[in-house]
Amino acid sequence: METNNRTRVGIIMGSASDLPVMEEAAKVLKELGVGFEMTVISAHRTPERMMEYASTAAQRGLQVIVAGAGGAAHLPGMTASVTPLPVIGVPIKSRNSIDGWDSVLSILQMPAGVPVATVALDGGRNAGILAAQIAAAADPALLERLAAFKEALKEKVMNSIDSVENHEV
Ligand code: RP5
Repeated sequence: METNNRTRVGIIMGSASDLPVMEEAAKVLKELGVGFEMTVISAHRTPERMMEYASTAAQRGLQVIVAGAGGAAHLPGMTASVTPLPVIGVPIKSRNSIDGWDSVLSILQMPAGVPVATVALDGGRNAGILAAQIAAAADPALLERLAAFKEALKEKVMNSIDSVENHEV
């Protein structure tokens, strides 16, 4: 497959404990042939690092940032406040979550002018797919790979129909 391997997506997370969710974004980007980088940045514990990353991301050539955090999840929103790039937020059910709604609402309820595209709780994989879709806007070869990816989803459902219809109850 003809891929553009340069680093186009930045995956950041508030803690190494978020990795099991966030690596799902990395895995699907790898499947789709989209170059990415992945690191830990805590909005509360390393605010200078967050500012540095977000304020230089566009000039370093990133096209989109995927940011995940749990609890009082400020990383996606604060990153979006600094960069002109699109930011996809992944709410994470973490050890300091009440039930996950806390991080969903922290990431979702952004003020006017500073959107964060928020995926489902623990939705790392969908965040990776959405990041690839954003990058594909200016990459016809990637758009084709995404079309094939969607076709595979359809086939999987179509192949499950027989077993459901013939299931003995
Ligand atoms: C958030 O607090 C992180 O994103 C993580 O989801 C949660 C717990 O962090 P650790 O205590 O595991 O470092 O800021």
